[in-house]
Amino acid sequence: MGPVHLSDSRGAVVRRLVAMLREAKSRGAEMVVFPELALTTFFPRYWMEEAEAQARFFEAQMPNTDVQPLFDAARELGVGFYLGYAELAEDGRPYNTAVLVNRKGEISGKYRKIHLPGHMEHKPEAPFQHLEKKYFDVGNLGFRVFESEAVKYGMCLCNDRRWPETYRVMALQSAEVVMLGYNTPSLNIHWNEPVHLRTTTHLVSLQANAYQNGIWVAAAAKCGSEDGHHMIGSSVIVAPTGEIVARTLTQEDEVICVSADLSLGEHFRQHVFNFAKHRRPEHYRLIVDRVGAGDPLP
Ligand code: ING
Repeated sequence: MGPVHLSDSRGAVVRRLVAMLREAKSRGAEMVVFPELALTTFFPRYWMEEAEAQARFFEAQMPNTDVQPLFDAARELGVGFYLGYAELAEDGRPYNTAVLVNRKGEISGKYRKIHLPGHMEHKPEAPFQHLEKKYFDVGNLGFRVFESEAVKYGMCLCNDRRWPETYRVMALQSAEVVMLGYNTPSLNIHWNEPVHLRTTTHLVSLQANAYQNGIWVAAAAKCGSEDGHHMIGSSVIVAPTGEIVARTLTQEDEVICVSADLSLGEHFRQHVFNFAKHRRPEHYRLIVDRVGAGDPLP
């Protein structure tokens, strides 16, 4: 997806999503991955009170009137989709959420973002904020795998894609495809990072983890300049070989599509990454027992 500006209505955004769903269907797609927080601009870049953010950018129901046309199109076309949005849960808690919708237009899976990047305090001197730790609670649904039309899908969101634990927990549940959306600012507000590294680190994270877990990875950006704030594109579909098999060229709404041979992942999971045969969890304890880096073991 190209940019979504503060002035863009949910209705206008949903019309764009429906157009892309139709385009994907025309190419034979069965499942479509939309970005993280796809219905609005990437609002964590702005400082505001939580109440204002929740009133302007969160969905209290899913589906709802604004989004219903996308669910209807999914059922009409027989195409499933992954959609990222800001969720106001029934208990009032705010989450950065993605849902898996099947080809009948029913929600068959939900994920709430676990790795929340950025900060909680206001950084007035920064060119923009990154307030996911302020606006969202840490996801409470874990990393789950959902079977939809005989395919095992894992879901995650944006920063999750940079952490190997994300994919391994889902691969240990036999995921075949991991779907994710992202909004990645080109500018790093924490240190003077060369801009090309934003794309490099994005791609290397996806390619390494696709290969090391024998899974397909489909990653969809919201990108381009939202009210002057630029975010990287490079949406990709990565094969279990770690190779990029499709990649967007523009920073506008653009559909990429691949006929993914799921047996390709099977070869890697049967041999080089046969978890049951080769993994040694008794030597991995630190990964679970420690949060931050500490002293070498005695
Ligand atoms: N965005 C960014 C991401 O993980 C970020 C934040 C960028 C963190 C680059 C670290 C390095 O792609 C979101 N929304 O997580």
